[in-house]
Amino acid sequence: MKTVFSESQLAHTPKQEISDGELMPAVEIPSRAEIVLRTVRERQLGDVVAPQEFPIRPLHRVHSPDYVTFLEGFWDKWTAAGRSKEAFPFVWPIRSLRSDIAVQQIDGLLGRYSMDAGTPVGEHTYQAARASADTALTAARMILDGEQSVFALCRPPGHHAGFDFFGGYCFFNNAAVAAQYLRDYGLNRIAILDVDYHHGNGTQALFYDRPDILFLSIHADPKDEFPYYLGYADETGERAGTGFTRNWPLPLGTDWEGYTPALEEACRWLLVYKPDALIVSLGMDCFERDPISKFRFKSDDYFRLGERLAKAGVPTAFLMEGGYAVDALGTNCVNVLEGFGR
Ligand code: OKP
Ligand code: ZN
Repeated sequence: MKTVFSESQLAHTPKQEISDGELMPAVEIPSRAEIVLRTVRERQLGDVVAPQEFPIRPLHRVHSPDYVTFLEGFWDKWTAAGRSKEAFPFVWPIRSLRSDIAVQQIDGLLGRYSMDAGTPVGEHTYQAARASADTALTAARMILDGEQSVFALCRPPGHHAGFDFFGGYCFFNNAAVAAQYLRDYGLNRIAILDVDYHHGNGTQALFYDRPDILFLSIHADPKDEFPYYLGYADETGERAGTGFTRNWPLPLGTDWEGYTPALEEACRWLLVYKPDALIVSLGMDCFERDPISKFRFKSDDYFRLGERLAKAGVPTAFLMEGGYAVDALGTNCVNVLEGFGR
């Protein structure tokens, strides 16, 4: 299996995040990508190729142009306002506040275009997020060109990012951008299986009313876990998309045995839907030693996950999402890809 990777993704270097009432060291850090890349090479998974640079168009197929422009111009505005460190939003246009105001002030804009205060924006965030989306798009291109499987080593991750907001360490929704690209360049039915520990709220919302992109997600129950406001079992799609979203929220403490029934059900939906391509939002944060998560996967379980997904027999692009136990991240990730074995 080939890997797509861009060094530009390492330029996004969050330092701290607001968590549990404290400023804590950031966990979505460049060394995550570095250890995965090193493990891909050590275990000789296959060639590592650089992504193509794509124009802005495929991003605009999923994200609002004003949001993309905001991220692109953010650092200049931020520093012009006399700020020098990484940025955090702290005020949002919720409910009784007005969301029809064309805010101009930089703190207003940060809230307008975000969902949480846990996602620092820095000088090179836009460039890294573009490179991450290019990595996913290149993987999609390779599937169109006939690859049976490909690994997009994306960072920052994407599945929490929505039409016009960042959050949950995500800026552009790599899986959504790749799925829409596959649709635009000839495939009719795309399935996205999100196995990150956290619900992929951005991806779900982007395709909630569409039957051409099936969204399946297995994750920690949002009643106990981020993102809290989406990812419940009764969310199954709307209008033409009714029945084309499925969620399996699982209790904290879930291990491989507890996870398997949900995975089997998700694979059954794949069998019924018969997608032309599968995108796996591949988070490794179900791991027992993940510092921010509470599932109990062991490293060997990741082989089984890969083996099970291979049985679906669909051309598959793996896109990296979360996973914060950095020392084990390479092992766990390459275990999936080796388990998949094509
Ligand atoms: C991103 B991805 C913990 C704060 C958690 C957000 C988690 C985002 C996860 N105290 N902040 O889905 O792995
Ligand atoms: Zn996650």
